[in-house]
Amino acid sequence: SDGLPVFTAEEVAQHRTPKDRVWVTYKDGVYDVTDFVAQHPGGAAKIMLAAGGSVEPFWGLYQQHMKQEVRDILAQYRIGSLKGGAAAVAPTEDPYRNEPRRHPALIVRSDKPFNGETPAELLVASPVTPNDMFFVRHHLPVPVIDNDKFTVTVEGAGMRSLQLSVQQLQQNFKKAQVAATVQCTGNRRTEMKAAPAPGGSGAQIKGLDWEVGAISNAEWGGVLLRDVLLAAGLQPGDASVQHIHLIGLDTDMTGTPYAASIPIDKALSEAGDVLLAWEMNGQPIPADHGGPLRVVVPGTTGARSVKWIGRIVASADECQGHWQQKDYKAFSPGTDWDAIDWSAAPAIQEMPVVSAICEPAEGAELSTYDGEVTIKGYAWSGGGRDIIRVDVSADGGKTWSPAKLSKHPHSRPSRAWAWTLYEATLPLPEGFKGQLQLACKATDQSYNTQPEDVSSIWNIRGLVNNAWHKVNVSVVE
Ligand code: HEM
Ligand code: MTE
Ligand code: MO
Repeated sequence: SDGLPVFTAEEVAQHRTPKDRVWVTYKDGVYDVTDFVAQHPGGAAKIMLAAGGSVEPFWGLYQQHMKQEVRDILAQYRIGSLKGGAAAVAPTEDPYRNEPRRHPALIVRSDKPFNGETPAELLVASPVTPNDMFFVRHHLPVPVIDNDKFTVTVEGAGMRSLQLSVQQLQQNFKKAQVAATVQCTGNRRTEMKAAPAPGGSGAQIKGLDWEVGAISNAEWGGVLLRDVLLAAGLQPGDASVQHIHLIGLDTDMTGTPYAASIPIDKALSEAGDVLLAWEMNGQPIPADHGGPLRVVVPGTTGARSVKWIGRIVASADECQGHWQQKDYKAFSPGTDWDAIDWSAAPAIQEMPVVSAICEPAEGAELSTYDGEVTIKGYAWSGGGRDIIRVDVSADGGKTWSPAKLSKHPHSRPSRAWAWTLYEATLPLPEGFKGQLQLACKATDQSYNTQPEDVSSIWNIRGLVNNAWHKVNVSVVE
């Protein structure tokens, strides 16, 4: 900052549009971020909220900015220093003061908002993930909700608007129970991040460092969203309704809530099993998982299973919010941040077939005396497509053997919403010592299977990584 010009807060405030240049402050630095706005991973609209002022209150909300990588980006745009220094910026109340308590076994990937993954060995320890161990993915602070006063509003053009408490849902609708896996679109992003951008472009993946545990399985209890929409007067076949908006009660500092939408066909399908759920593994849904009421959209990426559901709106259009339009879309391996046309790709809904090895762990030591290795993991596919086979390899994918599958009793073809756990024991090569690469890949009922590595599916957001999962182990005496 030595020798850089000094600007007053008033001068900074005059730079709020690309025409006047977009300036922001952070601590005592002044930055011209005009050229970064279009590349911002959180969207141009969000970064523009800070135009002409400090980024700090926003980063207090989105604390994924509190890391060196973000400092380094900012440093490239420094143009001066703020008169009066950091003290010119007013302190704000911590929006995270009301967070629930969490089990220390969750592996924290970000504190505020909280993001924690389930340790891999716990994923395969039981067919359903205990509530306290279920992975947590928040974009915002957990909202403070008075469960006794809570209602969800259901509305749309030509429909009667309903406001329903959880008790009214329980009393007036038929209870439905669905075993369903929730998987984040960014599950296994670390493997994609570790691979260079294909073609050597140097493009960088941005997003949380999930390993294999941004996925969990639960038995959900609630009512079918379909039944509630019909009760509110939605007419099946009404061509003016194409999407159901699902709006959460968690909001950013401008009051904008987390929101998503799903296609009407999924919401109304009798075989779609979309739930308004209040129960998770027989317990009321905990605050971290969207209690008192959340949506569970089986077979669909986790982002659409909106927690703390406050409002449901039948609409002609898709949800226009950030997480439907400017995130959760995957582009060509050759597309860098500055070349994204968000409107060119559909929002991810159903997911592809995935699998992972949960045991043994990367770097594990096996003994030659055991003569064999037992591999355990999960497999799952989107759209209710059942897993018909998981193949495992102890030589990096040269030779394969089928694993033994264990399915949730509710699972059936085309409605296989819950994951399949698998186990296989493979012999170790006679007398072998040294490094081995274990690998797995799954096949779903449509005979979709997984790509060998991330290079063909690499994308700058690090989404939908369903490459073969590989784990390196060593065999010692
Ligand atoms: C994400 C940089 C300002 C909201 C990100 C990421 C970077 C970044 C590098 C990706 C982080 C990751 O997931 O690894 C910056 C820089 C800024 C800035 C350099 C300042 C000039 C803002 C402002 C807001 C904001 C002012 C909000 C009003 C977000 C959101 C995300 C994000 C919502 C996405 C988080 C998610 O994945 O859910 N930003 N940002 N950013 N940023 Fe910013
Ligand atoms: N709903 C709200 N209201 N706010 C959120 O941040 N995150 C979504 C989804 N629903 C989110 C939300 C994402 S991206 C995922 S992967 C799942 O919730 C995670 O659900 P879980 O935290 O119960 O595992
Ligand atoms: Mo997610």
